[in-house]
Amino acid sequence: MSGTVPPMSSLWFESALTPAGWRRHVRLTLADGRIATVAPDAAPQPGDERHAIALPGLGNVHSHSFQRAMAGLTERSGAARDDFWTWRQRMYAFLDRLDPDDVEAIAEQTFMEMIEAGFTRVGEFHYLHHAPDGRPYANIAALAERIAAAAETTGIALTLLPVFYAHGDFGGRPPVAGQRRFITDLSSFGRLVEGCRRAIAGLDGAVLGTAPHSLRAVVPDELAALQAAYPDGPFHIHVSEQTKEVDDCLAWSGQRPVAWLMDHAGVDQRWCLIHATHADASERAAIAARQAVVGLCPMTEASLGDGIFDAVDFQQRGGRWGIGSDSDILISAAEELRLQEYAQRLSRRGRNLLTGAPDRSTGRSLFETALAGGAQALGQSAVGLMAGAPADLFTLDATHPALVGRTGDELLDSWMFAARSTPVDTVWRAGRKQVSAGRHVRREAIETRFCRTMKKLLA
Ligand code: NGQ
Ligand code: ZN
Repeated sequence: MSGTVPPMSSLWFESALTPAGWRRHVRLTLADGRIATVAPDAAPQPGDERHAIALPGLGNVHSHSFQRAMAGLTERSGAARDDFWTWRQRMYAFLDRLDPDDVEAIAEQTFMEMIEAGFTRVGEFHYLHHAPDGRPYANIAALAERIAAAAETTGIALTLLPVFYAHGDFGGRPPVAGQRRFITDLSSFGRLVEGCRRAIAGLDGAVLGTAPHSLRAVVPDELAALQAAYPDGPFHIHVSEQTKEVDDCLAWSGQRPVAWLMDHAGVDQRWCLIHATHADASERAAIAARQAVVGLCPMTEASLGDGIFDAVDFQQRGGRWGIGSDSDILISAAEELRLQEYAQRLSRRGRNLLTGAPDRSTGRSLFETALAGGAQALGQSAVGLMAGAPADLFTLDATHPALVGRTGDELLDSWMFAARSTPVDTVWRAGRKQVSAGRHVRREAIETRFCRTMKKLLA
């Protein structure tokens, strides 16, 4: 990547969370954007960049970056009872006016905020394909190219998930006007995917996946065709987020949506089921048995009034999950993980519910579960502070008041549950320093462009 801070070749940390647990005095050497060696109990050497606390970067499994621009603008009641579906109407009305420059400016700001929060990879579930009038751009992947450009500018690793969206509801109903910018058929989707492949070709570490939007947007034959045409890479779908979707799926097929997928689609380890909020016990057991990842988006699920996924039960069944920022209403890995645990506490009236075993740290358990689930869902084979993994990592500021005096797992617990402001200090992606003292190296230019865009959009 051009113009960013050159990669450091050696780093030294007072403590670091490795796959073998916390280690002290850890020296990393980096080569070609990867971790070459990890040496615990090592003395720092001249030229090492030294920091206090190192953690591996997290994957953000689910984002619609354009929605960042409407954050805070749907918090006023409408004429009738507000819910997910009235929010969706407002979202459709908002995206009506976005041009390609707007899409890129918003994605830059969003991805910058992610990387400042400790997310080093994003799964961008990209369905805004066409011009405001619904006609494809001359290049059908024009907006996907803007997403890729924003990833390049910010340095975040991109798992691009081009979305197939053909229908408005179960049974192949026609799309509504608000969905006109999303619509493809199988053949135009094929061209879109090729355009996406070209768009990410020069992007370091980029991964291409496939994303049927939901069972509302695809008919069974199309879903089967997508799986056959795109047999590799992550495969993501929204499912069972709303009780209305469950009811409509039952009316259409006689089955609940996750159960339908289990019987009619080859759900396996490359699948990421986004939300799965209303999966029942047998559906949760089936997801766990297939080793698919559930993409939980706690802040968005709270914001939209979706409900609470029973993550405690799912974890007890061996289920895997990752976190996503989805609507990007507020971007914070720590806050997503905190709410993930707090939602379980509120519904089950207990504490430390997601540790999976006695005498374990909640922060550590949440972090490691989301790290592994995020990597699987975003198509990464190796993550963590170990040789061979990408050099995607961040530090916490040991002098932050919420972290003073803490060691090991207490650092994760205090970061997630007790820090008012973010202690994320320095972030490297593929060995390049993208965030220093909590600020992205290009923050000023990115934020200036974003603010100009927002003033124009809201004028
Ligand atoms: C989306 N977002 O595609 O942006 C969806 C809403 C839908 C979330 N589900 C639209 N959070 O599901 O139809
Ligand atoms: Zn979504």
